[in-house]
Amino acid sequence: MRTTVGIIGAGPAGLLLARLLHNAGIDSVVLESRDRAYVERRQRAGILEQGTADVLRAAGAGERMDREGLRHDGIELRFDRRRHRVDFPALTGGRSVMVYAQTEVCKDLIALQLREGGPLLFEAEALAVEGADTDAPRIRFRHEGREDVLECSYVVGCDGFWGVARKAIPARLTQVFERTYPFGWLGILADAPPSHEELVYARHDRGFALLSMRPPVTLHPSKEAASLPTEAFVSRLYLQVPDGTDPEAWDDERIWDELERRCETDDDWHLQRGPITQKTVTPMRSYVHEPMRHGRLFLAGDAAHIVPPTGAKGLNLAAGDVATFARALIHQQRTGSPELLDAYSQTCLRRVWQAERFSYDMTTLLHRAPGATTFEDRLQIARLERIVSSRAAETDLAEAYTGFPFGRAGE
Ligand code: FAS
Ligand code: PHB
Repeated sequence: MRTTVGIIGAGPAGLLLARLLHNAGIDSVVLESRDRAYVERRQRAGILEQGTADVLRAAGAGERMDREGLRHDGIELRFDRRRHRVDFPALTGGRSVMVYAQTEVCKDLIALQLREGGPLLFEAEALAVEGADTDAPRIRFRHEGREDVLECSYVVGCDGFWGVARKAIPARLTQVFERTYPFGWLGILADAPPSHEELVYARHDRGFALLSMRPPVTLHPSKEAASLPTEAFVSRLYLQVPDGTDPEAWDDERIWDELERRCETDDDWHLQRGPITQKTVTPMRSYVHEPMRHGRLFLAGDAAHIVPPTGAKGLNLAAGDVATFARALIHQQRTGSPELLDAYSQTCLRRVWQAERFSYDMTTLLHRAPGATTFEDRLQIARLERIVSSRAAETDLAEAYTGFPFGRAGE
């Protein structure tokens, strides 16, 4: 097999890249080790920055997002039983975010790729990237029980944190920056209406809680069921738990009771409960691999960096990376100039490190680490007081949460 761009991984990064290249008339092949159902069902990110939503629309992949997604103009910070709304448009000159799950983004992009794009091979596991520092890199992969080779002009590793692409960069040329956290998130999906119209980020002495949501699912009632509800609401909720927590150690009642306690307020707010349909625990890590390029091999998304999900940056960074690569390759194909490709790593890393800073700040602001001292407790409250009383501090949060525009080389 041969293609211009070999893409490893059909998560948001790989799928969006294939779409952007297709729209520019550049051929690619996507190799995905898992099956379609796995990719479309994996519950992960839920918030799209303004820039990501704009890229999806421009790529012709935003129609269902605009129809079914929820535009959110703010979030609520909750601490000491108090509530404070951060007003995104007022602080950022009109920016907002879109509540539209990663699962839905992937479904939309897979449907487009299968209908209009180049080959998207599921259950095709990349085994290694070879010749990255030559003009003819190739991907050795296994598909339908047979080993094969994909000859490429460029390889983009969109294969996530556990993928193989990163391993093709010699260790002597790389630097890794990382931090793990002594806690994780117990994430649940519940058939319950949201308990607040926007997301709630709560800091509590018992630990962090996040109340998020998914757009309601439209039901198609039969004529006989006309009196039944026409849409089903889904809440996406998270609790800080100790590292290594077993989700099965938390029964439904314990989860709801803990969420209620950590989100308590002085007014008459209460938590909407319902059947919990999914429970998972996600570890917390900050990670950056530099550089994000080696010869004709480029890394994008979780293959190059990981952020704790407190800032809702992971998927959005992946989108920024592939938009940057697509723009750079299109520039090279049209002008012959490699300048944007040569600047790829530094262009992406400028944005990556800003997202790492924001995600670290939000995580240390709102989570109570095991063994936290009373001094650290007071410091968190002082940081929160600063945000809710200073337009400058609040603007920093609003700008970072809604996302910085996808930078161009040199910006
Ligand atoms: P992904 O990991 O999504 O995709 C990589 C793809 O490559 C996968 O489909 C994988 O099967 C495939 N692959 C791997 N090795 C391969 C090989 N050798 N050959 C072929 N294919 C291979 N971000 C947020 O913003 N908010 C959140 O709430 C949030 N929650 C998360 C929860 C969990 C459990 C995890 C792990 C991450 C979460 N993230 C969240 C971050 C997440 O959304 C990522 O940032 C996002 O999926 C990044 O997309 P990709 O870079 O495409 O990587
Ligand atoms: C989600 O809805 O899954 C979500 C929202 C905001 C975050 C993390 C996850 O910071």
